[in-house]
Parts: sequence; C-alpha cells; structure tokens
Amino acid sequence: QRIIYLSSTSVYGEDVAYFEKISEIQFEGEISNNPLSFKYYDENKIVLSKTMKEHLRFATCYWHSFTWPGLDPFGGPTLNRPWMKSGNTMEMAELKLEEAFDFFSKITTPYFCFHDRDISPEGETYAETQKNFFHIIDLMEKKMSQTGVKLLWGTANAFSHKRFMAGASTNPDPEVFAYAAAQVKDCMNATNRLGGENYVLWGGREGYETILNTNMKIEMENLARFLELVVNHKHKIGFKGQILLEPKPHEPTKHQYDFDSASCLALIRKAGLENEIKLNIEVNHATLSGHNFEHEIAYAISNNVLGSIDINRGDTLLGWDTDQFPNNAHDLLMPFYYIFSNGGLKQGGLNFDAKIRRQSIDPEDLFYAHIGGMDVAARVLLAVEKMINDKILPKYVDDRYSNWNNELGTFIHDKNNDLESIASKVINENLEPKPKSGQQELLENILNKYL
Ligand code: XLS
Ligand code: NI
Ligand code: NI
Repeated sequence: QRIIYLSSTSVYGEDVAYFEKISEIQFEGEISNNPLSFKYYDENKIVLSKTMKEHLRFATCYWHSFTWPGLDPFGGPTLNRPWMKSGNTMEMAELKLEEAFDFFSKITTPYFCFHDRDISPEGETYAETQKNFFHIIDLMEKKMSQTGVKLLWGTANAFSHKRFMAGASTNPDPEVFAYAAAQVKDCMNATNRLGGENYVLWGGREGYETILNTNMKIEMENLARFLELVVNHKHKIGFKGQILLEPKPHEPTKHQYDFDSASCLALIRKAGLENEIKLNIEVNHATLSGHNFEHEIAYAISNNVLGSIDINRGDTLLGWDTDQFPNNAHDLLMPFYYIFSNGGLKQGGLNFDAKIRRQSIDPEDLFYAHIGGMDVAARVLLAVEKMINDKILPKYVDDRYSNWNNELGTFIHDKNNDLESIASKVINENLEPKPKSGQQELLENILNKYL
C-alpha cells in the first residue's frame, strides 16, 4: 500500500521501491542458513513472562539508516540511495519516508526514531522549514497508521547547521538559543501528535572547545534553563512521554556538559528536574567516556534515571563514535541483566543508533545489520532469563552487603548518630574489620556458562 506522494513519479518515471526484492524478515531459527531471517529473535516467544517484542522494543533510526550517505572525514557519499539522488528536497524527503516505512515494516522493528532534520529539509526561513517539517509529519502520521509502526522518540537536530557551531542552548548568542527552542517546540509537538513514547535531547554541541573564549557558568545556567523550558512545554501540551537526556563525552565538542550519566544527572539536578528527566544511554558513548556500558546502566538504575537505550557498539581500536551495530553478546550480558532484573525497558526501547559501514552499499546490508543486532539482543535476553531464574548473582551480592542490615549498619544510618558516636564504637567495641574475598574470578566463571 504505497501512498501517492507529490512527485516521485516525475523524478523516476515509475514507482521505485528500493527494498523491493526483500520481503518481511521471518524467524527461522538456528538451523536456517537464510541470511535474511532471524535465528534468535522470535517476536512472539515468551521470555520472563512477556514476548521478546514487548521486552526489546526495537527501533530503527532514521538518521544513520536513511539520511547518512556514507561520508567520512576523508570521503564523500558511498550510499547511492534513490532518495538521495536529487539533493535534500521535499520530493526526496517524501520518497525517503516511503522507503523508510517499507524498511521498518520489513525488518519488523515495532518502533522508529527521527530528528526533525532527518525527515525534511530546511527552507529559506524558519517558517518555511516548519512548513516542510509538518508536511512530512502529516504524511508520517498516515504511514504510521497504515503500517502500525510506532514512534519510540523524536528529537531535534540542533548541531549540524553552522548556526549551531558554538552550541545550541549554550551558545553565547541568545538568538541561537531561541532558534533551538523553536525547533524543539515543533519537534515535541510533532512527537506528541505521533504518539511518541519519549522525547530525546542530545546536546550535540553543548560544550566548548577552549576555556579561553568560554563563560562556563552562563553556558550551564542556560542549558539548565533550556531543560526547564522543555519540561514546562511537555506539561503544557500534555505530552505523556518521557523526556530523556543523552550523555556523550565529546565529539563533536571537546568538553561536553553531558559527558556521561553522572554529569547529565548533575545537570538535571541543577535544573531541579530529577523527577522529570531520565537518560537515553548509548553504548558507544559509554565507552568513549571511559566507562563501560554496564557501568552507565547500573549508575542510571541506581539513581532511578534509566529511560531508554541507543544500542550500538564502538571499536576498541578506534577512538571515536563508530556507531556499529551490536554483535558481541558478552558486552551486552551484564547490561541486559541489570535492565531486565530491574523491571526492563518500560517506556524506553532499544534504538539502533547504529550505521552500516560505508562499504556496505547494497540494500540487503541494512537488513543484515539489523538482523544481527536483533538476534544478538534476543540471544542475550535468553541468557539473562536463565541468569535471573538461577538467582546466583544476587546471592553473592546480597551476601557481600548483608552486614548493613545488622546493628552497626542501622546505627550508622540513624540520624541521631554522628562521626563521634560512630568513631567511639571502633574503640569501645574493639572493631577490627576482616578482609573478605571479592571473588571476581569465580563470578566471571559463572557468567561464562550463560553465553
Ligand atoms: C550522536 C547521538 C545522536 C543522538 C540523537 O552521537 O547518538 O544520534 O542519539 O541526536
Ligand atoms: Ni544516540
Ligand atoms: Ni553514537
């Protein structure tokens, strides 16, 4: 059921379907040799009392998969997509929408995510940009109801255009702040209209290159003000989704205020919005910040700010955001264990903020990439189910902290006590802590059996 859009026929002379040769991807199981089938992701399979589809909540992303043309710092586009042939025009935007929804349906991710600038081009003025955007949003609303594909989150791109070269909400020029505010307002309204379950803020250039020209205090106060405006707008329009902040340590800017989960939480607290904003944690951003993914997940869960996940991976030999599709089960095991033993993704999901390599130029490559990512996540979910049911890890952890339930633990937390009364216990009761093994190798060996 292809929608009739303004003008693609005038560009091609026919109705072109880029993914025409590929049909909907089916679960065929481990025995199948068909590369265009799922080996582990069986969307209706029940795991931990819900279907895989309900747990994993996969989303395809519009930007890396449909907007990025294969550029790298040394070379131009390699991906010769029909919707890129005549530049960033409205005709191309309509065609891209058509092809993107064809892909979403065939790969069977129940969700997608987009930036405002992925789906429609900028005009000469903001008013024209806005008109372009809402024209595509109208068509998108139709495609969503035709296909049943839902929106995990929307976001505004306030980092690509040169007006944002010194940041968006942290720009020294308030006109840039206002411009970003206009974009975010429109994108939140669109996300709300499309029934999006979250709205993401990724800073992009909310940081600085050199302190020589930077007033950090003003920049951080303005960023906090921006967060406050976003939350107020959410309530004004009655948006039911979660507002999420996405940490990233650097790239594009050298120092980013949203460096990691902890820095983001500090910003959220600076704005007094700890009950309003959660985090969208990305694997490759975690590793670039010098943490691993499980640390970022555990930090967010421990502080009740886990919102959603951008699921990709980096390359240990390359020091930048390679945004590759996940394919390493070991790296996902502990993060998924934390997530699914703490209530799962809830309103969040697993967004493939991941791109194929620039040499992967065939239509099938985009399918292989997503199939691999979905299969590895499904495999890890199955392993996590066993881990949770076996209850081995909690036994070790609970045991390690069990003395906190005893008299001394209670005494320390009693607000009537102070450093002096605690210290006097050491002398009066002759306390002499006995070191205990952390048993790391034993626990690592236990993990192995689940993979
Ligand atoms: C870039 C970010 C970006 C956000 C959305 O590194 O991951 O893709 O997810 O703006
Ligand atoms: Ni991301
Ligand atoms: Ni990334």
